[in-house]
Amino acid sequence: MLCTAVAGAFESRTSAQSADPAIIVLDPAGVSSLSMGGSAGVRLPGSGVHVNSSSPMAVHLAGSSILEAQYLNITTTSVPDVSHFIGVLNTERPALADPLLALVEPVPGAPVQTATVIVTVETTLTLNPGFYPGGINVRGNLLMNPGVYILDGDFSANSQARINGEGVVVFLRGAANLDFSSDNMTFQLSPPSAGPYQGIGIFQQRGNTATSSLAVSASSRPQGTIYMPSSQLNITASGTIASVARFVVNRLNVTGSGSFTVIVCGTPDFNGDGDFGTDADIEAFFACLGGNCCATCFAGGPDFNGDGDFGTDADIESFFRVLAGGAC
Ligand SMILES: [Ca+2]
Ligand SMILES: [Ca+2]
Repeated sequence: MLCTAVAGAFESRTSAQSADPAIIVLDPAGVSSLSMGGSAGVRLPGSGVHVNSSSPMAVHLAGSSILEAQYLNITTTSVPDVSHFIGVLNTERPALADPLLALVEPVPGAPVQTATVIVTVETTLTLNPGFYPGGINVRGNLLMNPGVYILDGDFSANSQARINGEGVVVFLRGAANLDFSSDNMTFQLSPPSAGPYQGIGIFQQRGNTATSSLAVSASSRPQGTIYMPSSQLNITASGTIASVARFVVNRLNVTGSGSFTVIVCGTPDFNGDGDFGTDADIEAFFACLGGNCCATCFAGGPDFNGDGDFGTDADIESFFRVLAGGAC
């Protein structure tokens, strides 16, 4: 009974959820702005996808790829490859404005190192945040201390790269891109949990149209918001991956054979009134567990941890962990 009530309440909130998709593809008019191929799967059990392009071919889902989401919003009337989509297709939706337009670009100070930082094979280098005009090339172990890294050169890695860090945001200026295309590499950077770049993982400068690539696997995961408003992001997925992430990109292409689940976790402001972690948030969360989710409540409803299961012990544990300032 509880499941039925919860599911009903959840479905009735689809229009509210449309305002907060986990994947936003900003390209205003391009063909194949959102494209998938191979046997890649992208799943968003707690959220949806919004594609702005006015092209009738804006969405191209080829091969045996599957896009599974609560909803797919498009500005046109149909998706040619709709058999590859599982979820609610919302047509003729207005284009979304870039939700991160107000995010201020970080300003570089004096360079930490002017030449490209090269992490050689089987060595370990620890970097501090700051300005790296020559970019960073990783073939060994890179540990990144918390903070903002500003790169004018590419952030690249090969199959032997191991990149780890917490509280890290990478800002790619000019024509710098992310060149992480080896599916054997390790890429584990979590975004800052506070400050102006809270939740931002990668920020590719507005106007920077360099295509970025990211191999997504069990050891290489995008975390936090990947914000590339002028760029195409090419994801190659292998294996089964789940990650708390959000994508605001100009164009997105996903290929490979993997199944990539994008998790949207709730915040301490469960009831969406702007106050974080109050008694009202706790009451709203438990009301939602009971099947009565408020209109302004977290879009994932009782699936607080965004794993596609609604109102389980894991959701309750995740809620209290996040309330205490912890991870999803
Ligand atoms: Ca609140
Ligand atoms: Ca859940």
